Amino acid sequence: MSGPKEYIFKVVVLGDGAVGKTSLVLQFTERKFNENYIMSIGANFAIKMINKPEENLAIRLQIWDLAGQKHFQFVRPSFYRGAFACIFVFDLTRRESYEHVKNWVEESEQYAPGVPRILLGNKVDLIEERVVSKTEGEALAQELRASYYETSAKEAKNVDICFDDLNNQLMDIHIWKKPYSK
Ligand code: G3D
Ligand code: MG
Repeated sequence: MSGPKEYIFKVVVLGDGAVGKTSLVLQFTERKFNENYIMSIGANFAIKMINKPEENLAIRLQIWDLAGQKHFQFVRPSFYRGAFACIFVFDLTRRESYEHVKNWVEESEQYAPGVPRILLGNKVDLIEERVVSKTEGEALAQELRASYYETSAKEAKNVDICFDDLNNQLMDIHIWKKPYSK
């Protein structure tokens, strides 16, 4: 009996500063929120193993999240290199971060064109402070041909689901070789 076949998928997480990129990655990979995590200096890097024993597969999701600061511009090419997918994050309580998603998409197209996309409206737990509607989130996602989820890194809401969706898309394309039509 041979062991499971292993795959590595690099995923990059993009969006304005403080939208919750690092918190989402930390919640997904470590099941933690706000535990003395070091602020992003250039880029963070986390790994999540996803085992699919029924398919004899082991997938290593390698998740990178970038610090938004302009002075880290020089790390961009190496940050994006070899990315299999992009996750775009905005903060449902800050309209500006929603409007800036298009800039992140534009940048990602330059370095990692034509890869699957997921759009996340984060901080859905802050109900009172919310300024971007679900309809607006869905409209943007449709325009970007991305899946859309409203997440809370704080309350671990929809965090696993969106990464699972992404992983399934990547398996379809790279393992089962289904054509990517988006
Ligand atoms: P970034 O990596 O995109 O820059 P961070 O963002 O993950 O550092 O998060 C920025 C701030 O938003 C942090 O607060 C973090 O705790 C908070 N945050 C992240 N996700 C959520 C969420 O889903 N809900 C709520 N309520 N807050 C969230 P601080 O105060 O540490 O700056
Ligand atoms: Mg961060």
